[in-house]
Amino acid sequence: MTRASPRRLLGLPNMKLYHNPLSPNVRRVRLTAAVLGITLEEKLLDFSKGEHKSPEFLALNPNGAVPTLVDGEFALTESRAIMQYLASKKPESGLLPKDEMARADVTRWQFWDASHFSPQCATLAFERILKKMMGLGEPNEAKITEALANFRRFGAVLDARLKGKQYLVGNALTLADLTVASSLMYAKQADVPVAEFPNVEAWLGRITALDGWKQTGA
Ligand SMILES: N[C@@H](CCC(=O)N[C@@H](CS)C(=O)NCC(=O)O)C(=O)O
Repeated sequence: MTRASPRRLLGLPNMKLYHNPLSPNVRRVRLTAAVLGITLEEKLLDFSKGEHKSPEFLALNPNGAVPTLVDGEFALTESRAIMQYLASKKPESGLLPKDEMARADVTRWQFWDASHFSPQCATLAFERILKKMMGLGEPNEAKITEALANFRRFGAVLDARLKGKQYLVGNALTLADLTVASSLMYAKQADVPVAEFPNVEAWLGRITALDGWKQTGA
């Protein structure tokens, strides 16, 4: 027998998540929901059939991309915004701290990830793993070289931040950790040089040991 989620017990429908399990942007949202203990009704979109470009889906997300969360009449896109929305449903979790400075610090790392870190990880995953998987041709070595240089630049920033720390912000797990770690979803398979940054490697080991991480693998 499947257990009804707390929202269902209150007569509220579960929030819906349009997703594709191969996406690191989806991973960070599913990981957040798992850590928070929030049940999402998952709607898988088959990219090979173009389901993410259907008129019905484009009405929810004109970018034609996953993840997209639907809560009643409200459709929300952008993985890191969705994470904040989910965490705000359970403020007691501390994933999005109440303290203004700590909360801004979490948001800072989410923006840092979106602007600087995840694009390098995404390029390495695409060129080395996903391109082949999708039959899209040979890896582009120039793009790989550039992404590796940038990964090392920003990896050093992350490593310095984590020196003597268990987590990115304060002394506890927050959305900052779940955001940045999810960008490293394909680090092993794509041979991303995480091992060059010992503080990052140790921290990533802590995040990937979470039950929520194990439950949300592709
Ligand atoms: N900034 C967005 C990026 C979303 C995104 O690009 N998702 C990819 C999967 S990782 C996608 O659906 N791509 C399909 C497309 O753009 O056509 C987020 O963080 O949610």
